[in-house]
Amino acid sequence: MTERAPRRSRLRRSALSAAAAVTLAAAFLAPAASAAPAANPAPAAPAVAAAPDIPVANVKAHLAQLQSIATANGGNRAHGRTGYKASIDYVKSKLDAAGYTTTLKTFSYNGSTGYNLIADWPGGDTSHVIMAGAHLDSVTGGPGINDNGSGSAGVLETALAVSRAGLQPAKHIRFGWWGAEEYGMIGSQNYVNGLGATERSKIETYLNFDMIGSPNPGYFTYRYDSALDALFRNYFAGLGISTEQDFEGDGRSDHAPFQNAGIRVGGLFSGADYTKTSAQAAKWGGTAGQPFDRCYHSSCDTTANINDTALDRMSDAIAHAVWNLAAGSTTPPTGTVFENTADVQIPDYGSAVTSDLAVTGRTGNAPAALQVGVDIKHTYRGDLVIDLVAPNGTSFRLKSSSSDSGANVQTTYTVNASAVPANGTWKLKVQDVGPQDTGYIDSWKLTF
Ligand code: DTR
Ligand code: CA
Ligand code: ZN
Ligand code: ZN
Repeated sequence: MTERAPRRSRLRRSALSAAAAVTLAAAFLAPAASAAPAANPAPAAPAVAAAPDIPVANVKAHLAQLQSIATANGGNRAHGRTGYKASIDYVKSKLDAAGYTTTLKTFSYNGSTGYNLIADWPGGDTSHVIMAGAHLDSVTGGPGINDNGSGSAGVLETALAVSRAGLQPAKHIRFGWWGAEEYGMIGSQNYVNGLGATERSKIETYLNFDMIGSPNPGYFTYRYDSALDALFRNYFAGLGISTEQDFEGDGRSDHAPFQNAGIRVGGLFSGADYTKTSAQAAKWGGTAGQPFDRCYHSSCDTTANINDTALDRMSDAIAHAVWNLAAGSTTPPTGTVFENTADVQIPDYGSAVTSDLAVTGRTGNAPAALQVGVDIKHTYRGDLVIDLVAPNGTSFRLKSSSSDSGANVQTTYTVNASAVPANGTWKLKVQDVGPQDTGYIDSWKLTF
């Protein structure tokens, strides 16, 4: 975004239809020690039937089929090659046999016909669609078993589990397998372009799974929507696994066309050609100093290039997300937004600055899933410490300093603020604790 002249702060109250599923657990941040226990605990979410375990042996069986297809078709499953069409035919045959309404959509790219496969599970409110997808194509240089047979197979087995369970969700469930992702998300972009405004507005969530079985696995969540990020983070926390937000995938997979169309996106990623740090190896296992997937986009991306444990856990997480998101109520709660767009300069390596937001018209305490949208422009976000300070002085740590050399902090945090009164002046407190690099608070908002 280009630099903007400082603008007068303004409050914007607008009803937002914040799509929320029943058990999207709030990603609560550790409130300051002074925080009182929740005075009005949020009402318990209605129970949701737990997703079944996804048998990793079934997922691996799909990978074995995709491997055989690649081997029989010149060693790859790339767009425009016979191995891709054979792959999509395999996936379609499994879904047709399981009772899905499948649609094979074609598109042209690079002089070849491309294929997207859409599979709708009959039932659910079709004005509220929960979608999960993965690209099925490989690069021309290899069979693409991790990239992205793993995501394709994990989504496929979840779809088959929905069928085995005879699931009757509140919301409509749809799955997609995309062509020509490796050429720049061509298939998924074609699908989104073809939706039209009405159909697009019905897709409440798109979940993307591109590489979920990396041999030296990481456990990364997509950070774009805090509730979906929290859903996966909390799921893995239940397994004793601390996930990290992915920062290498912006615009680099099939979530991007949906995101650019204004659809809420989330997903999981086990890592590609970046190197696992020693801190990551300490918490996730595997080998520090080595790539998450040393066969990324290579001929060695075969069925031997899969970590079964990661594939299993990620596939189970896909099912958990689909079950929980589709079970949600179909009348999403509305939200009220308070926003301050005044720019506040952050002194380099200096004292903290604050930006105020006066919240009025609320009753009682703030919600257990208070959404804190932050847009800070800064050339080295690792320097920044960010806190939310409630009107009664309770402080919530949103972000601590780190070695993250990336630029800007543009994300939404979810804070369990149910212990503090909602009305009053909230503050965003930001301090640059590292020398060099500077920036400013561009805007921030609270959604109740
Ligand atoms: N673009 C994907 C691989 C990839 C690289 N970084 C991310 C982050 C999130 C999802 C996917 C990826 C591909 O090569 O297919
Ligand atoms: Ca499993
Ligand atoms: Zn790839
Ligand atoms: Zn991929």
